[in-house]
Amino acid sequence: MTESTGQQPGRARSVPRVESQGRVGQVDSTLFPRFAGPATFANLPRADEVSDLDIAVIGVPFDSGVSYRPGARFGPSHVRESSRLLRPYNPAVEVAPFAAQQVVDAGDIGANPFDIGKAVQQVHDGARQVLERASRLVTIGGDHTIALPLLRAMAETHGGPVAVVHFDAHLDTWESYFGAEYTHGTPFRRASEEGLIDRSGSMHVGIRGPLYASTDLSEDAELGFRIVHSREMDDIGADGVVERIRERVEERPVYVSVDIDVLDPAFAPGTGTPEAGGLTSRELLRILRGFADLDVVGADVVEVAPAYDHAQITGIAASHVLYEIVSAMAKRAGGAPG
Ligand SMILES: [Mn+2]
Repeated sequence: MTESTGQQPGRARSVPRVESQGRVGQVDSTLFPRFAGPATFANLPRADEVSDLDIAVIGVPFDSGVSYRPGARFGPSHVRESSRLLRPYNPAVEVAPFAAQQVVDAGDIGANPFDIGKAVQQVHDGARQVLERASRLVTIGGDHTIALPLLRAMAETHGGPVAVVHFDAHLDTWESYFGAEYTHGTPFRRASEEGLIDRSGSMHVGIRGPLYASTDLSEDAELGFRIVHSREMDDIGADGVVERIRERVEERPVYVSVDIDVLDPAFAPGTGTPEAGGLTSRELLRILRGFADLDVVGADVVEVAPAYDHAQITGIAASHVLYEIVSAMAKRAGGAPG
């Protein structure tokens, strides 16, 4: 192992990796600098470096559906670059997420930046393709438009609608912008209309800020969502939110969609539509640990726009969100402590 350190660029080489329970894990940062080499999520192997895999992390560098600040197309590479410090063992849930399951970085889906309809189809096709190899898909966005094709792929894979737990400052159930139906503010209305989401088991968490009208809320409820507003955090706390989620979702297969703007701009400045009064990263991570009791079939973290980020604050928050989600999946799968 130690002989493989200090390799010369251009020479055939294999980077030392943490191997545990038969899984190929992260680059071993005690033997090879974690800041060297091309970034994959958490320095995990690429999909072509393993024979079998359980969870695929993919990037969707697409932001043509945004309504305010652009830049989330650079989210996947920024989150990967910000994830190099993640380590193999998660003490908060007592699981080694990359040993309990084979997790890989399956690269990016190339989505057309000039044609949203085409991009939506490409994300759908790309997700279906990855799901032929992986049982779980975890996506780094990209703007929230991509949740619609991802949910199409989920519903097809699971043979019916899935519950959605959506963390966001915004409802994302609006009708259209400038006549456009496929945008980052409309994916969950389209998904509900298409029968992709379980209307009796879905909810938003972290909603806040001004709306267009009070009917935004009544229409949202008709589309199948219940809400934990950001302002309720102080009253019920993270554990109270987890309880509300468990009561709503029960044993349904659930898709978790995290718009990083659910966090307060203090914890996630690098995003497209920031709103004051959001969750702390500590609150969000604690809520996500509660998902170990749920059947999480897929997830995304979207709307990281690095041009507005500073010192990787938002990228690091997003990488820890992904880490907790993958840990919850590992825990649920019965992953032994590492
Ligand atoms: Mn949002």
